[in-house]
Amino acid sequence: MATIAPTTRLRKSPFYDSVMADGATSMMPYNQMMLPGGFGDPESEYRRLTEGVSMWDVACERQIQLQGPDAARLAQILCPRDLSKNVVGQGRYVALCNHRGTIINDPVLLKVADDCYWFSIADSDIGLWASSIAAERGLDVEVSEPDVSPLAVQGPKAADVVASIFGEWVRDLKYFAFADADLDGIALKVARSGWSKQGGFEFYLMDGSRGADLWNIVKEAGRPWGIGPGCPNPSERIENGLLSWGGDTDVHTNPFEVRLDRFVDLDVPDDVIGIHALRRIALEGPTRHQLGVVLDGDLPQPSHDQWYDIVVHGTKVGDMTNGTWSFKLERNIGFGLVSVNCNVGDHVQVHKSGNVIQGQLSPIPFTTA
Ligand code: THG
Repeated sequence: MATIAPTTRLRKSPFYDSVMADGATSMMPYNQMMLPGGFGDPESEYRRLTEGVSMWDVACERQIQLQGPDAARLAQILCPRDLSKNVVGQGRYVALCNHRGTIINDPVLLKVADDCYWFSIADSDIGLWASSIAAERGLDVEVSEPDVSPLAVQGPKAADVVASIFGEWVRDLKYFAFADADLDGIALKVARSGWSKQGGFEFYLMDGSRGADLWNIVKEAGRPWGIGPGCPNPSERIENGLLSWGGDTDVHTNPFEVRLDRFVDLDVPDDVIGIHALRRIALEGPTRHQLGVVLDGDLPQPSHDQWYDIVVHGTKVGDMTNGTWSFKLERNIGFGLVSVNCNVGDHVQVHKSGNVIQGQLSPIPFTTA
């Protein structure tokens, strides 16, 4: 089997040596970095996340920083969500769109200071986009990628672990709120956030040379609660309806198709990129929507690496964009991006490499009933 050639194109996270020592068994590229994809025991990793506490190297969620007098203006131009009431120390989930209203990234936006914003990005190059828009619009703002690397602590016991490290005040942080902290001289921000619905925190490490130190502090502090390594978990995130940009979206997907309506404000200023297209789409109504797919039978496993046709009466009605074994439902499940003529309860066939799997459309989040 070929290995990955030495390259600076695939950057190592500050936590890379730690996750390798802790048994990472796979890696995937994300923002030109390596994101751990598993530690060899999917079921234990799922249980740790949903019943205990799990720590993740998500340094690949890079920050794109807007700094300067026009930072707030540029942030608003890039976001079809009203940011006028945003306060320092509060994050927001936003759907960045292009001029056609297609989602090009779905970051968490952190207002770090009145003249400083971070887009904590999914897997596409928003630095290039933001700096080009800033130049074209003649804005006085510097766009950069600072040395900031998130480490996530997720699960029902996460608050106990994080409170034991930083103090009880962390329990009062609202969702997506964040605050500066110092840990044995390691500068970081503590945020209530993370890509799971189990509750949790993210530490934005602001000095890449201290990755192993931070990893070890969290690992030691979490020992009484049985903390262990993990990573963004396909079962948990699909069961609970979290979107994976680029996995569940394509070059035509708009926010209304994938349940992000509530993060779009149609009355933002006219200079916001994509707002004209989004107003038109909202008026006409989207042609696709995202529903769950519950599959019959255990095999063949749906896969994470390819979309599959969803067919009704011999006609393609959409795609299954991601699929996974659900430990909660004990069924294979996936996300369907299907025609708005399809509804919850409809029986469908998922076509995979010549196989036909029977399934039924369901609500998202999935319910066990
Ligand atoms: N943390 C940080 N950066 C990130 C992610 C993260 N960048 C990439 C990716 N993940 C961004 N995508 C999401 C998607 C959903 C959520 C967070 C990041 C999320 N959504 C909740 C929901 O949809 O129910 C809450 C949204 C809300 O109510 O505002 O949490 O994980 N740093």
